[in-house]
Amino acid sequence: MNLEKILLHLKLDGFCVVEGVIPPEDVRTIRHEVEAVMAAQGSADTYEGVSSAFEVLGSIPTFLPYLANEKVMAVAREWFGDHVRISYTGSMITEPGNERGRWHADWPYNQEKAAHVPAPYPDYPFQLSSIWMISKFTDENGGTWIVPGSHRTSDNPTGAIGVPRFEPYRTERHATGPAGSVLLFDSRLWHATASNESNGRRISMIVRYIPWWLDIRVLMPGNPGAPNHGGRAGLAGERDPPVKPEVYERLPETVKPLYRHWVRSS
Ligand SMILES: O=C(O)CCC(=O)C(=O)O
Repeated sequence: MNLEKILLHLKLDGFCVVEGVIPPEDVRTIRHEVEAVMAAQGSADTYEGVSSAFEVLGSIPTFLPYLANEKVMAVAREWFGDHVRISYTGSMITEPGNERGRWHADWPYNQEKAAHVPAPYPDYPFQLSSIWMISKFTDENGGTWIVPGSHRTSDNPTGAIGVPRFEPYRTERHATGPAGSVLLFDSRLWHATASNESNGRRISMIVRYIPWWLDIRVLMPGNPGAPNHGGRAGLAGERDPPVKPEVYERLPETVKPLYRHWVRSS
């Protein structure tokens, strides 16, 4: 799919699945790397049967070059200009029979996060979300629930719009694709973790891209300037810790500029 078509789908529908971004031999290796790091890190559970890991960059060497994949970067540059950063990196596994997640939009539109753009927010995509399919995503194994076109609304179910968080929404559909695809979406798009009704794990990498001027220090765990530091606001923050200098040094040269702002200082 060419850039023009991807941009059109993102504008009209709020999402686009680009297939064939990671070749099968790399998908297999990345799958092993992700399963190994998640087993080692113990993974924080968000919902029953769903696990995530955040400090993964040092353990997924085969995935690293894809972080600066030309097609994805072309979209990010088209939206944000030349200077793009990554605001979040995590891996995720949903086990067969996992619990369905809540409808939400990603930061900074998620009204549950301490640092967020208050609704009604302006019609501008502050962030490009991506979910990399390290196993295939199908209706059966719980390809991400999305509501096409919902990015055009100036609020989302984390706010006071009155959409029940755990209930099916009338126009919901699964985002599906073969392993090696990437689901790109406007971070305003309403989405939710689906339940996996298959007998295999659904494995993904989640990466989000922002313009250089968006202040994500508010998301840095332990930052005394963050609005929810010490749990004051009683609202969730993010859990993606800064990158260790030795991990940063081993990143591909194409990827380093995307993380330069997120390197641990001591
Ligand atoms: O599990 C999924 O497919 C969606 C993950 C999600 O909700 C997110 O990345 O914000």
